[in-house]
Amino acid sequence: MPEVLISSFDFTSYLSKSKKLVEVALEESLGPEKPEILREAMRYSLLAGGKRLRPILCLAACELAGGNSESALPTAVALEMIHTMSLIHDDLPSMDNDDLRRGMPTNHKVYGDAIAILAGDALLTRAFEMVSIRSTGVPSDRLLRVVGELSLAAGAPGLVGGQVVDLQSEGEEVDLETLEYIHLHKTGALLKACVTCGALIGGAKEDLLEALNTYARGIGLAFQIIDDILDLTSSSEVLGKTAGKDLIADKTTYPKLLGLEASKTRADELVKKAKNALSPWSENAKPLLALADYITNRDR
Ligand code: GRG
Repeated sequence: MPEVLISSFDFTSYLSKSKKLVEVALEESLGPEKPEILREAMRYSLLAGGKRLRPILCLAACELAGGNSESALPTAVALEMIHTMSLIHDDLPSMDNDDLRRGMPTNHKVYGDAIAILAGDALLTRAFEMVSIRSTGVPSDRLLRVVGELSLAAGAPGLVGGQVVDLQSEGEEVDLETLEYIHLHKTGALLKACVTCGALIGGAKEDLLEALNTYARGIGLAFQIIDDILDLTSSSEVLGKTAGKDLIADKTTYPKLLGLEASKTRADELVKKAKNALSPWSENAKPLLALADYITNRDR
């Protein structure tokens, strides 16, 4: 398969500019909610850093569809809110039971389980407020489709469903098909929503939406393969979350099923396929093409 080449694109400056835009929008997204403890717990996790990959994918897809990325900012924030709430809930003792996230103690370690659950709930519902009430200049039929996409990605057909199968699979023999099911739902569904929602806001036609679907499937699985590899090969200091957890929890991972080298090769193939889906748009798709590479080359 020929590789799509990205010429003359300064990805480092693109990433840092987009990240700054997102950080400001995230900061502004939290109003003076009461009580104070809820506000604090929401801010603690939402403004804790992170790569901000999901909102950046959303903005890039909006621009690729011909839209103005400013109009997709509330939705980009919504996607990061859903991602952040899923991390808060995932870290709870009844789920992954972790005490380190984004280089800081997890939400429940600081605020207790009850407030952590409620802060997650408040971020999830605020996400839908961002799209439906706080978006400006986007036709309401597009916003309605975005709300639908977010519901599918977050709920039983997406993150929640994937998480349930993941929890049920701990300590069990898991085949490649089940592993892909888990990751396409736990991780892939939200990444797909990022590009689909951004593109919908930008007014994308069916052919682009379809191509972005293929792109998202590829980067979603590749993202997770790299996550599995980093869990095995990196440190908690670099990752900002507890390394080596998969072995401790006796989780099936890509390296466990395929070996390290073959896993890396699989991730590279998936990214190549993802990028190829966008070849008809390659000139305007430079940010999305570079983001796909970033997913496999990242160290955290
Ligand atoms: C969404 C309603 C609802 C409930 C949540 C707990 C749960 C249900 C799902 C778990 C989803 C989960 C934690 C998936 C893992 C996704 C993943 C690979 C996270 C790491 O993402 P990065 O590396 O993290 O982008 P940063 O910190 O950079 O944002």
